[in-house]
Order: sequence, then structure tokens, then C-alpha cells
Amino acid sequence: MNKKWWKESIVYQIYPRSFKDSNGDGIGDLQGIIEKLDYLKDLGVDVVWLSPVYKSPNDDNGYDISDYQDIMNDFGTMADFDELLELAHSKGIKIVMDLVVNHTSDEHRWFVESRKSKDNLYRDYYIWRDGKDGKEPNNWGSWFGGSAWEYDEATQMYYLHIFSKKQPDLNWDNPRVRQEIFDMMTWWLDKGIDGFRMDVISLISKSPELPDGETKGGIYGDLAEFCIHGPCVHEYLKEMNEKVLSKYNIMTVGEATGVTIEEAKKYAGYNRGELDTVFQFEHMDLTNGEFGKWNNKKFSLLDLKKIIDRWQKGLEGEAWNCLFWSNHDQPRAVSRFGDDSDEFREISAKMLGTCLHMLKGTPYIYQGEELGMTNVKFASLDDYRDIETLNAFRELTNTRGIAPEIMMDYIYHVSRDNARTPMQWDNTENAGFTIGTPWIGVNPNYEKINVKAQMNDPYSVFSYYKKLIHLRHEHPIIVYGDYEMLVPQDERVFAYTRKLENKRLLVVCNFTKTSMEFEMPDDFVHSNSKILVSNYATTDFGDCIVLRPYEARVYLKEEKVPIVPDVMVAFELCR
Ligand code: TEU
Ligand code: CA
Repeated sequence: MNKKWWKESIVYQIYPRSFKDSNGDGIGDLQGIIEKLDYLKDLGVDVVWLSPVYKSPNDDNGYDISDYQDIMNDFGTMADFDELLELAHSKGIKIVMDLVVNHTSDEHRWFVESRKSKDNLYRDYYIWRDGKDGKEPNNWGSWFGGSAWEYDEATQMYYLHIFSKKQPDLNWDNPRVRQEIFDMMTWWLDKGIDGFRMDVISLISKSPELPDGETKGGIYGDLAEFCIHGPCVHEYLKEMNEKVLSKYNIMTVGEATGVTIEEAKKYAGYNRGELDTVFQFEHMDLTNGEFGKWNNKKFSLLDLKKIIDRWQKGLEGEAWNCLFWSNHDQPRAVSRFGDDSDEFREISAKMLGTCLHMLKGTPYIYQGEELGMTNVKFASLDDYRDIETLNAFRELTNTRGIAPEIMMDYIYHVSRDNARTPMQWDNTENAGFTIGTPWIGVNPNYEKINVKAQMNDPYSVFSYYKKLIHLRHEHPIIVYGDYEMLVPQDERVFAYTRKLENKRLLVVCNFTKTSMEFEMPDDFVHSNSKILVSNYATTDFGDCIVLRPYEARVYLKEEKVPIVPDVMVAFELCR
């Protein structure tokens, strides 16, 4: 059992723009986060991952950075950041920064220099190529629509941008680029931050020949094969580890878009000397199809279980999982994997929390998930702000024949703006997020779903999440216990066990809105097990239990130590 603080932690992701506005300009900011530190302390999380707060022209809400060592004007100043770091630490909360170094903003001084002339000192900081027969250097499509190449008048060459044209890709093959990045990281770590979440770190090394990609029915070719897990990515991360990361007691999590289990073991295998953990996205991409993520399909529980099971087993003893249902790029967890109807929203949000938080790995909570916040349906495309959404609407309706109303439905299902509506603090205007005009509309359900309504309600989703967090802190089995899936073929129930020394956990989650019978596994039948947590009050302890809609139960069993079934524990928590 290789113990680490980041294995025992629960991480809370803050998307600062949408968290809390302190000065009435409609944009969340650092002072807003400071105001809410006690809220996070109350929830009980150990670590906050801050989406980017650096200087940025906001083409992609801060994922386009123009100065890595300064703070975005909208968010405050470096003094505000220092205050936040110090206060968070004084409350026992660690701060992990987003590190966006696959690309910079085109307004970063390196790129401003780079584009000036072919012999500029910064020219090779980016990926420049000549056109081919008067066209782009190859057929790659940007992930945010259009070509991945932008022609630049000054030197009559093209630069590569996997994301928007205001996000030119850095040239990691240039040792000077790597050293600049390592120095910048060192600067932040010396300030005392506790780690990095590394944006699309799996993209930093590109195949040098830059060959055309497969077009798959669209106009542009797919660059994935030539940019994901490129030839030198592990060499560069080892170098980063040796020169920077290994010198600090921090946590790192790489956003490893496109990662497989085998590849994850390279990025984050124990003793590989690269990263501590990676985010994998197989369960986020479950419903992807012809138009990438854009569709309105419902996931299949069997597929979801298969993926989670594969990752739980696949990394066992070799690397550590990250557990998440959502983030700032994904729909809201309860809308996607649960049921956001009035009837089942709360119970299914609690079920999802149970299912995730009892797994092996480090759980991430995306802001608002602890309230059961839902997707939004804005009436008009004009209400949307996300560059990916706006570009995709244009491209798919213009060139792929998707009807606008169908595309709106896709947007309601998977747009990133679902996650970016303001955090719902109370039932006053704009959900207490701002006294001004919010930069993006508030979800109209804020009058019902908000922090104020939930904080002091022992039966709220918030209180339930608090309990889940507390349990993980109390019970090493939830952190370190071995995982085993039960009833893998069951299309309605996700059930698994955990095992550590003389203890066993049984987790049973009904993912449907119908009641069903569930056969208890032999060794939990008639044995001395107690309910650790459940989203309903539980009274049946037989061989066969009845699971109500979206019911989740966690049983704890301790061999040789008799425990009387404790109905009251569950009762306290459930209505
Ligand atoms: O996202 C990387 C990424 O792969 C996205 O294209 C993702 O697939 C998409 O957003 C899902 O809808 C990271 C950040 O998390 C994202 O916010 C940034 O826009 C992107 O990198 C560029 O920095
Ligand atoms: Ca503000």
C-alpha cells in the first residue's frame, strides 16, 4: 500500500469565471473564491483545482494564456492570488493550478515575436510550415472547427493550432521552449502551490512529418493519430519530472485526451518518473458518433460499467485512477448519467455520488455537482458563449447538413456551457452569483437548486456529498481497498466490492427509475454488515433486497467483529 496524500484527497474543481463574482462586473473572480473558502471547508474537500486564472484575452475562457506569470484582469491581481493561496492553506485546503502549455494565446509575447519574421529569436517557439500548392500544409482540422492551420501574412507561412486560431501550438521539440515552461512551473511551485492539472498534455509532441489525417466524411483530416501520445511525449515529461516536479511534494494530473490503459501506465505508472495521475475520457466519450461528441444519445450502463471496471482493474497496483463524472468541458453529471427530472434529480445525484466516491482513485467534484446542478436550455444560440459550441453550430449546420433545431438539441445535451452557468448560491436574483449582469445566463432552476437551500438541510445532495467525503477520510478501505465488480452483465445495477484487511465494502447502485430486486452476494447475506451510507432509509437486510428508483447503498462488513445492523445510521441520512 503505497500511501500518498493525493490518493487520500478529494479534489474540487473551480471554474473561476462562473464561481462567485465579488465586484459586480458579472464575472467570477479570485476575491469571490476567497469569500467561499469556508463553504469548501464545510464541504470538506482537500484540494481545489483552479481552471486557468492567468492573463488571457479569453478566446477560450483562459485556456488561451498571454502571460503565465500574471493574473487575468477580470479575476483580480497577483496580490489576490497570494491572499487566496495563503488563506486556503490556513484552512487546510491545497491549490492545484491549471497548466496550459500545449499552446499559448496568440497574444503571448512569444507569439507576437514569433510571427514577426522567420529569423526572430522566438520563431521556433511555435510550429510554422510553408503551404502546399497554395493551400494549408496538410488537411488537419482544428478541434474547434475549421483548419488547424492559420496563414500569417507577415511571413507568408502557416502556424499550427489544434484549438482556436488564437491558441497557437507551442513547439516542444525546441529545448528553449521546454526550459521556459519548466522555469515558469518552478516559479509557481516556489510560491507554494500544490500541483498542476496539465491541459491536453498528451498533445505536446507531434509526429514530425505532419502527414494528412483520415477525413471520415468531413472536410478535414483527423490529427489525433499524429498528435496524441506523440513520439517524444514521455521523454519530455520525464525531463519535466526530473527538472521540476520531483523537487516538490505536489500532485500532478495530466489531461490525457485519447489515453488507453497501456498508455496511462506510461504517463502515470508508479516509478515511471512522469506524472502522478491522468484523466482518461473513455466514459466521457461513450456516446460519441459520426459528429464527434455532438448528439443527443443516452449512455448505456453496460458500456459505462465496462469502462470503469477496465480502468479499476487495469491500473491496480501500477497506477492510480482519477474519478469524475463531469468537468468544465462536460455536461452536468445528473443530467447525463442520472435523471434531472423534479422527481428523481436529488436521489439520482446522490446515487451517482455514491457510485463514484466509493471507487478506487481520487474523486473530483465539479462545482455545483454537490448541489445536483443540471444542464441548461437557453432559448437562443446567442445565449451561448463557448467557442467550441458556437463554431460547431456553424460548421455542422453549414457543411454537415444538421438542422439547426437538431443541433440545438445536441447543444442541450453536450455543450460545455452546461457546466459553465453560474454557481447557484441562493434564490436571489442571478442565484447570488453576481449583483451585476452575469457573463453567461444563470440556470433558471436556481430558485430551487442552490447552496442556501441545501447547506442546512441534512437530506440535501450537499449534505450527502459531505457525508461521502467524510467517509473517505474516515475509512482507509474506501481509499486503498481492492476493487471487484459484481453482476457485470446487469444492465440496471452497478455493484462492486472493496476489500482491505478484515474489512469489506459492498456498493450497490440502481441506475434506473424502476424498483428491482437485487440478490445480495453470499458473503454479505446474514452476515454482520451495516449500512455505511444510503440515499434512502433502509430497513431490509435479507438475501434479496428491493432497490428503489436510483437507490444506492453501501454496506460495510468487518470479519469477526459483530456489528448490529444499524438502521438508524441510514435513517439519519435519508428521508
Ligand atoms: O480540453 C481538451 C479537449 O480535448 C477538448 O477539446 C475537449 O475534448 C472538449 O472541450 C470537450 O468538449 C482542454 C480544456 O479542458 C478545454 O477547456 C480547453 O478548451 C482545451 O483544452 C484547450 O485548451
Ligand atoms: Ca468580478
